[in-house]
Amino acid sequence: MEQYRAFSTEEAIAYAKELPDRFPSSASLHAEEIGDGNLNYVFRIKDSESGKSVIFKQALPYVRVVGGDWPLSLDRARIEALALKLAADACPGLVPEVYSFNQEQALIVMEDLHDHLILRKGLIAGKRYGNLSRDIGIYMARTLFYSSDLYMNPVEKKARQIQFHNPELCKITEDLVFTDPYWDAPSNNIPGEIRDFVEPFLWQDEALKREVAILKHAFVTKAQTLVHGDLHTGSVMVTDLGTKVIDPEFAYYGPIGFDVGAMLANLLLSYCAQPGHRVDSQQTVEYRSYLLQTIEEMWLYFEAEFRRLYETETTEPMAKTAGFYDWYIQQILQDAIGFAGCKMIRRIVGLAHVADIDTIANTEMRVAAQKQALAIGAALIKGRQQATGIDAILAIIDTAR
Ligand code: SR1
Repeated sequence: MEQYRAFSTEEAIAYAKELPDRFPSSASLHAEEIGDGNLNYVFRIKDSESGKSVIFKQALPYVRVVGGDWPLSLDRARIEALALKLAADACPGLVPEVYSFNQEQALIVMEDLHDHLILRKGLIAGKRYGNLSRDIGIYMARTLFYSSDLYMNPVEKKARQIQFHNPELCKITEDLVFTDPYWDAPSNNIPGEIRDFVEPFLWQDEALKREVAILKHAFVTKAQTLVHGDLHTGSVMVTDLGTKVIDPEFAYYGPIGFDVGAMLANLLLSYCAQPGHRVDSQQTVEYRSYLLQTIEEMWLYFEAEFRRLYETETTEPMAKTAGFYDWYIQQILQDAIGFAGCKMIRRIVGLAHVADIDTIANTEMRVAAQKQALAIGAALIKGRQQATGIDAILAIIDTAR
């Protein structure tokens, strides 16, 4: 058993050469470290003769963006590999194929999605994706249903829950999403221009903080299903018609609404950022309407598929009681809206921002986007309990404009 080491490009090539059946013996391999995420190394290994390539994703024993001062468990690579396998079973074609996993090296060898683009970059560029809402709606419905108590044998569900014990990555979310944005925490990354706004708007609003505390409690205690745990637009890769969900290293047993809320939040952050990326107000209006339509369709696809699975594959007898489904889907929606609000706020004042907003060159427009994201986020958190359908989001956005 080889001791863990963070690969150099040369070590990545040497490892790739030993992979059975991956490259021909005549291969001329090159490796490039292309990771731009917060946590890991990502190498693309390519054979210049055949054009074949693979991705190596290797966990580092610390948070990459912060460095050695913030150690982090390598076990997240095992969790990611297992979550990708379960997602591939639940919705084939919507996640990259995992070729192999090496536990000692915390290394996943997987399909190279070289023809795909990170969704966040596509949204910043103003692109439209015809199958995105359907694919993400289906991905969420199937992955979230098949690991839940609605479907799984209760003993097997609890065993799976143990497999996805992920305390260190959960702690990151507990701190960075639900705690630090609501006080003057050292980890925060508050843009100087809005610092004076943040104090009264977030830190002194006791009603808002109470609702965030309730949502944090749900994140910590509501072990409904295996969630992706970090389903933002940087965790989705797209072509014009194809969609792949990547990076489930934050997977754990949590509330179904947490994944749905993450997608809502990131589409809404893109909504807030639009004036900073489009050439005129007409383009902004049109692209915003596309984003709102995507949000609505994504929920409707999710809800339709989740309902179909509930009606045809639920094994839990008491869940078949009249009225249960309506209650169940409504709490998913209300949780999702609340989590979306928390996830918008953390991307403005917390440690990790989003490029949608940070790349707006014009300061006035960037500040307007930041304040709008905070206003919509807070309104979602406070207004979630009145929501009975996805159109509630549109109404809440209107009140926050
Ligand atoms: C220190 S990790 C910061 C963020 O990156 C990941 O994508 C998660 O969203 C995490 O909160």
